[in-house]
Amino acid sequence: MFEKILIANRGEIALRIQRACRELGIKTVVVHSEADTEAKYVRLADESVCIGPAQSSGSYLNIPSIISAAEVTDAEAIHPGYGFLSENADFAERVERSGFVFIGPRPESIRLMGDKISAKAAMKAAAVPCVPGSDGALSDDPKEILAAGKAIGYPVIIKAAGGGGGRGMRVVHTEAALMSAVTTTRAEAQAAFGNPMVYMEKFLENPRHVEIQVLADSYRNAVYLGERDCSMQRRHQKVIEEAPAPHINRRLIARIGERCAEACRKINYRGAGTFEFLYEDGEFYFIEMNTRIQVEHPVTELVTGVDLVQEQIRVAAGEKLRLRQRDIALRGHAIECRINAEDPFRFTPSPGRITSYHPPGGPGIRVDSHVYQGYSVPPHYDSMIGKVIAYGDSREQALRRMRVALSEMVVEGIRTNIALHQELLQDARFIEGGTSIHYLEEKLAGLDEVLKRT
Ligand code: MV4
Repeated sequence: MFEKILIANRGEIALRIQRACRELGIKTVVVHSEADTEAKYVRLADESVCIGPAQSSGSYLNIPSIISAAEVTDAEAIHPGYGFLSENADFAERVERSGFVFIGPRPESIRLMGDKISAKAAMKAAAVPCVPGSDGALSDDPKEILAAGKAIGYPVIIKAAGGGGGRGMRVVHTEAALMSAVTTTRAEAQAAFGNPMVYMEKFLENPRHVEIQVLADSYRNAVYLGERDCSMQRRHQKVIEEAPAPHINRRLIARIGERCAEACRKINYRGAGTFEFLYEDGEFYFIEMNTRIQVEHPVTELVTGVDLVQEQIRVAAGEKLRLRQRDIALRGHAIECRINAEDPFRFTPSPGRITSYHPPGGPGIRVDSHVYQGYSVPPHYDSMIGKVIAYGDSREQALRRMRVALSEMVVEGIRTNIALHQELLQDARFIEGGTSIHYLEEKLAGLDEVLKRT
């Protein structure tokens, strides 16, 4: 096992990784920007290195500074967390070339999944069900593009190979609109990602976002750890996630999960990963794979009892997976509310000093957060200040516990989205379970109408 790990991230995930390291008896180095010098998790680390200014481009995205910090502190491995450099294949490669272990997949896997066209081709070849589409990049020939549209049937969606997470896509409803949509998406993709390749898919109108967690070692062992429903989102930012996904046949999930694990074996995947699917009319359709630990990993941890961050570290250190598929059973239900420093209904960021902070607790409540009373939320980064995760025997119990937890929670001095969560936890359709990816935005549009009339 490693003796010392460098954590190349900030905020709640930096603290989460640090806790996993402590439990494994591993020393930690935290790198931080000038804006995070006072953060409590920075002091809790065995060592800390300031690697640059508040602006991420000079600090959390500064590859030479991070590698230098690992060299001077004699760390053996680097955990990238989520966001920042976590899915940057060049970073993973430079980490390994510098003699450190990247706690994540091999750079080739990151690269394969970073290109959404090659990712989809690999998954199709591994018998993971995909959204019907162009099976590869669109050519430049209008005749072929129009033929693809005819074969797939409208509406279709044009997506950039270099996109993902909702960036670089355009829905097309008619053949008349197809060619200009392809041209525009191509130009935008070239400008944003330096890659003009685009592909076409059938546009699913009312799907849910259901993702499957996997874990693999370096010896072609792989397991799936159930699913998460992340449909409650606004502008591609998830707001609430839960596990298991309500009202989906368990045997279907087992079948899809086994395909995901088999795909990992086939591509020799290592580490934690997430297969993103759209789920509509009882069918799963693969869209993308994420090669990092995700924000919402705790709901999977609570229903499986597996510490995903510790397992990431173990497999990166070359250990064999200790888990076998038959050892993994889902028990109970977990729901996560992301707490953001923002106006609850207008969504404008609200950084600043937290003057009063009382996190919730009690049976089945987990709080993953780095904040404390007196902490100043810097304006330079993502607005998420933590996550409240509620576990229960049933979804109903998890919901009840979450309502109590949020009613106890006090965060003053900044605005937060706690009131939005309280509203959603009373929402009849959400309580039923199984709402689509459009539900929250439609509900918010309705609330806006009410606000305008009053
Ligand atoms: C789609 C889709 C409908 N049909 N693909 C958006 C994020 C990116 N990961 C894929 N996305 C979508 N792909 C087809 N063929 C709808 C979305 C989508 C979406 C997906 C997941 C979660 C939220 C979303 C919000 C809007 C659109």
